[in-house]
Amino acid sequence: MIEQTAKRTHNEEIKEAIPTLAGTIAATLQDPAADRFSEDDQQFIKFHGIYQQDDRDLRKTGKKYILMVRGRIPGGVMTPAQWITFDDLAARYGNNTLRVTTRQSIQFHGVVMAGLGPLVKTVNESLLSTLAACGDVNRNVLAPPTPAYTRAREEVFADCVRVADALRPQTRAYHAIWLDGVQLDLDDPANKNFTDPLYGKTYLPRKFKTAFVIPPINDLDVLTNDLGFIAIVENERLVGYNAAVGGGLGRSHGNEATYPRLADVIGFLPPERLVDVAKAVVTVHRDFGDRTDRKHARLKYVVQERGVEWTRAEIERRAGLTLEPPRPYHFTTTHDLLGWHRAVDGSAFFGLHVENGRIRDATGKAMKTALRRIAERFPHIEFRLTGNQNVILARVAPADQGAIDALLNEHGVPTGRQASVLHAAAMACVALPTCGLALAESERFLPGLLDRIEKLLADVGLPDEEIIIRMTGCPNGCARPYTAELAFVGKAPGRYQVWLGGNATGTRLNRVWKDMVKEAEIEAELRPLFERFRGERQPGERFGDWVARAVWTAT
Ligand code: SRM
Ligand code: SF4
Repeated sequence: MIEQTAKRTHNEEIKEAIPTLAGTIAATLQDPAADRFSEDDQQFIKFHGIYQQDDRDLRKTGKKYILMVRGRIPGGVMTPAQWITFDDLAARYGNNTLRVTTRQSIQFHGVVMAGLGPLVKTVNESLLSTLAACGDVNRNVLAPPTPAYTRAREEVFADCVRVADALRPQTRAYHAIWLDGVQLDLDDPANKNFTDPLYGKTYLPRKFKTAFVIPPINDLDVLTNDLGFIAIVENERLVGYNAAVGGGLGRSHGNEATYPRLADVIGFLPPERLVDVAKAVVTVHRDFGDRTDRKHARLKYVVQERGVEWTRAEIERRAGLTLEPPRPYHFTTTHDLLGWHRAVDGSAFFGLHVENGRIRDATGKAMKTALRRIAERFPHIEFRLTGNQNVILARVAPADQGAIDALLNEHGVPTGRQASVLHAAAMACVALPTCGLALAESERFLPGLLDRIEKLLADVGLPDEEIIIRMTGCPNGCARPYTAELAFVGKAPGRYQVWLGGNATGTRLNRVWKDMVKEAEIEAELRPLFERFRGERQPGERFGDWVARAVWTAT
């Protein structure tokens, strides 16, 4: 294990002091006067899938404390009954929206303290959870949501669930607080000495993320994860996985020691060794991650600084296997399939575009109600959340397609061309008003900006040009801006850093192009670039590839 002489962070000290992660959460919930959690409990609740927030639109008139709750939904798969539960909970305890996340989950926003206990309890009664949706543990495990291509998808999904279960923290505090309503006695030696079999007493130095993909579709941006499993399918049979380690996107403005990194593909393993390898990678992070600096604590820094060879050898030693050389694979896209398609098993599925993942009832477009009605009327289909913040209605009987179309259309949700190419390919993180780390707008600003960019593209003779555009309100990277062809990263209110040159397959990081662009000046900055692109592009060349070929090489 790494020897760390510098002082450990406060997070490390509180995890060690209360290894069940119970904090005083249950006591606070039982206090009718409490409107928020203590500073330390704000760290513990993250392991339970909860963030303390305040509505930043209301700060001028005083802080209004609210909570964000994130589901743990392996592979993003939900039954219609679970969907109805989530829909009810958002209406009863949240702000009546469901926010599909970039990691196949759903977030409730605007929850007040009184609603928190019933909300989390009901999520658990629906057989989903919020445990380990956040915190210094393995988070929601991602699996390909699209049923179209191969029967191996079902095997890969089963493997995703297996890995998610194997990496779940074992603390009994979660059950005690949210299901039994009991505050664990922190002085009881059984609680004080609790040690998680995988994570130990202090869990991981930082968050840990795992994803599965099936080439040629890289719809979950697998290389941006701490641990990625790239399925190798031969003759419709899953033969194993290429493991990729050390991806991650978070960085801080002005701190060059923090950077986005794509994972390295280190070798091939058979499916039966998945859990061993996953645990080995987690424990490499546990034992070698930096516990003295949370900005330098992700696995990516271990892999970068100790090297890929060292990392592979350490994983092989811990898992007790030798990885085979990686098998060939290639990616063609990171997109979801929108609209109606036929799956390999003959069932139909519908890819629903959800602008920035926000499901709500807006004037003229009642998407939330439409999805609820579909869940009520078609109890045998599956709701699948995608890593592009969309929803797939899967396992639909072809005979029901018409009725689902009609239900969506009746509620103002188009089922033909759902969105323009720019909107369909874009993502924005949540940012204001709920995210405490946001430096600029994102979810609320991007749709209007896309309309402006669309107009600009048409003006310069590039109508309907698909460019993958992503926006975040700060450099943390929640909408994966650093793999986009064009990205806006919030720096200050109304000001964005502009990044260029990612590709359509999620295999290349982009680079910073302009450090600070004002909202109003975005068209003026982009126009000359788009004009050059139109003039210089090779046949079929995408914007991001042209940037990498013509702009980067010139700088
Ligand atoms: Fe994220 C923190 C939202 C995916 C990197 N992220 C946050 C918090 C919880 C803010 C906070 O710490 O107070 C945001 C809550 C906003 C709100 O009001 O809801 C937040 N992250 C999100 C979501 C909802 C964005 C979205 O628009 O969908 C995504 C939830 C995923 C999920 O269901 O689990 C989300 N976050 C990501 C991703 C993308 C991914 O994993 O594919 C990244 C980049 C990949 C990575 O982890 O490197 C990401 N979030 C971060 C970071 C930077 C981590 C780092 O290593 O530096 C933070 C800040 C932190 O951890 O300190 C952060
Ligand atoms: Fe908040 Fe920054 Fe993540 Fe956006 S990228 S949700 S602003 S932490």
